[in-house]
Amino acid sequence: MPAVIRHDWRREELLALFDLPFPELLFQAARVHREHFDPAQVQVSTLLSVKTGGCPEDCAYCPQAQRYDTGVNAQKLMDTGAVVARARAAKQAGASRFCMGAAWRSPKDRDIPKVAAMIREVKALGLETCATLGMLEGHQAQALKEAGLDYYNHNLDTAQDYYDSIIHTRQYQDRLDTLEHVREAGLKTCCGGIVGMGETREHRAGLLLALANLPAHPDSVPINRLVQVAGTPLHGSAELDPFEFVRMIAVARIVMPRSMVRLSAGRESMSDELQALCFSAGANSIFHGEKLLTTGNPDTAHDQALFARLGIRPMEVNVDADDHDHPGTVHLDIAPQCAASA
Ligand code: SAM
Ligand code: DTB
Ligand code: SF4
Repeated sequence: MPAVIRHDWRREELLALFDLPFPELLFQAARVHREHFDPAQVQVSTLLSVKTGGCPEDCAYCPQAQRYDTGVNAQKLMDTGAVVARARAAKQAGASRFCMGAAWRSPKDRDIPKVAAMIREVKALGLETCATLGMLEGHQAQALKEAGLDYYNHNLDTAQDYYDSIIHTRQYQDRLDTLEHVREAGLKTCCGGIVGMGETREHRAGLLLALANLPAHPDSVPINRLVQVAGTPLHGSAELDPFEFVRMIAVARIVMPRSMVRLSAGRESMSDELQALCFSAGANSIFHGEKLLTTGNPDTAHDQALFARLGIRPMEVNVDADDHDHPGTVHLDIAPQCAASA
């Protein structure tokens, strides 16, 4: 019988899952994964930084915070035409969702029509749209929804009781408020966090507990492994044990059975074997394309070969498209047929 969707998880239950012998945890996660998804399908998103750097916030992991000297060149909001050209290329390379990120604490009302134009045009290509722009007011979320936005990404980032070690310029409650505005506007939520920031297993369980006990499970749950960037306060943090990372994916899969669990930032420094373990533990979404926002991601050919070696197919989505040259069902270059030649 399929697992019940619960919003009343208890901390001890999550810690008990984390404490399971590794093979048993993987088995339980893999079983839940199969109740809701084809484990051979992985959803593919591409990210674009539409406004880079110069951010007033102090997130200790982030290369885009103005206060840290990280060598990121601040760039103003891109033109819509340039964004659409990148979205078209992402679709051709196999993405089904295009995520636009801006290094803002929150958008100004005057920014919303510009972002809305990007969303409208990207959507017309037959791609799912996602945006991550910082904190949102209710009316802003509504305007983005009306422009055709499908998903809004806003992460809790870490457990509430570790949050003060990472961010001081906005509160945990601010994040929960934004998520509420996003849900109320009828947008799908993309919400997860980062591991490898010096937190304990209890903190990792605390993050998953907060996510799983939201009024609705996030539709997508990005699990980022910290990308250490010189100049940020977290540069030089101790590396997280890779098996602990896989445990994080597995517990996320078990407690949020219907969500897409995204193996998000940090793949560039992961072995193929570690990524395969993550897919086996229930991860079923990735960012594809050689850049995340400002840092690197595995190159496209490498990902294509990895999918082929693992017999994984990109998940297809049906989106209403006005672009008749590139119809709504996304047929992807990354196909398992090339397995034989990989
Ligand atoms: N400024 C907006 C915000 O903070 O909501 C949107 C962009 S922000 C870069 C989106 C997310 O990227 C953050 O919440 C964080 O989880 C993730 N992120 C940023 N820097 C990262 C890093 N160095 N390693 C892993 N994840 C990172
Ligand atoms: C998310 O959780 N991870 C993505 C996306 N949402 C916007 C961002 C990762 C950023 C990694 C650091 C960088 O490239 O600047
Ligand atoms: Fe700014 Fe977002 Fe980076 Fe925080 S994570 S510094 S809000 S761009």
